[in-house]
Amino acid sequence: MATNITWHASSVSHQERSGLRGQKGFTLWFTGLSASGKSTIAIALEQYLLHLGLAAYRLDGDNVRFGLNKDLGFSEKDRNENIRRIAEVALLFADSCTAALTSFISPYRSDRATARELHVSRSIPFIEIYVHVPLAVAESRDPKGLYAKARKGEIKEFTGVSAPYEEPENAEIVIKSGEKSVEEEVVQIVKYLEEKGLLV
Ligand code: PPS
Repeated sequence: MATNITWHASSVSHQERSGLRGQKGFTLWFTGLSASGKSTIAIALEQYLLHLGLAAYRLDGDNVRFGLNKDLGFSEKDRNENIRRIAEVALLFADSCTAALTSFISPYRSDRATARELHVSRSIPFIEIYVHVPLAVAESRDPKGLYAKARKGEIKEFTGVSAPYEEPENAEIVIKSGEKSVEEEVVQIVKYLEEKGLLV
């Protein structure tokens, strides 16, 4: 725990920065089982936003674990810390008036609530997007062969098999994975952002 530290407030408020940049910052927090399609949708949405001329940046489960969070595994404690760090990083991107897209399983409600509170405390919009898929469907997709390994006991604490996934109760957007095309899923999210006046 660091001591003797002092918070230095920026001389530019978030509102002023947003006005100067001509873009609102916000975090789109994708959550869902492994193989639910979180990353696929986030990748397509990031492309879409960038092509609109907006700054957007995606933080992704597997990738962040190669760098920033390479010291973390998949115990409950490590997942808590994983999500805590991601929330802080997403907040920095959003505060800089970038659309931050995070795609992590983020299986614990309390971690997602903490990420939300962090954003709310800084008046930065936090939009939770639940990419819903029945476990059996995710398991039948199994693009990385991880569910099969988890069933054989070769991977411990695998979400949905031997570790919990706590479904969101109040997600702003719910996407039923696999029921429409990725393009239609992107449109569903874009419509929400337009309605909230976030794409200006
Ligand atoms: S978490 O729960 O939010 O901390 O997980 P996350 O950082 O999103 O990492 C999930 C990806 O790690 C791979 N993987 C596992 N997932 C779940 N449980 C266990 N035990 C595990 N071990 C490795 C897996 O490829 C996840 O990627 P996605 O894209 O979700 O399939």
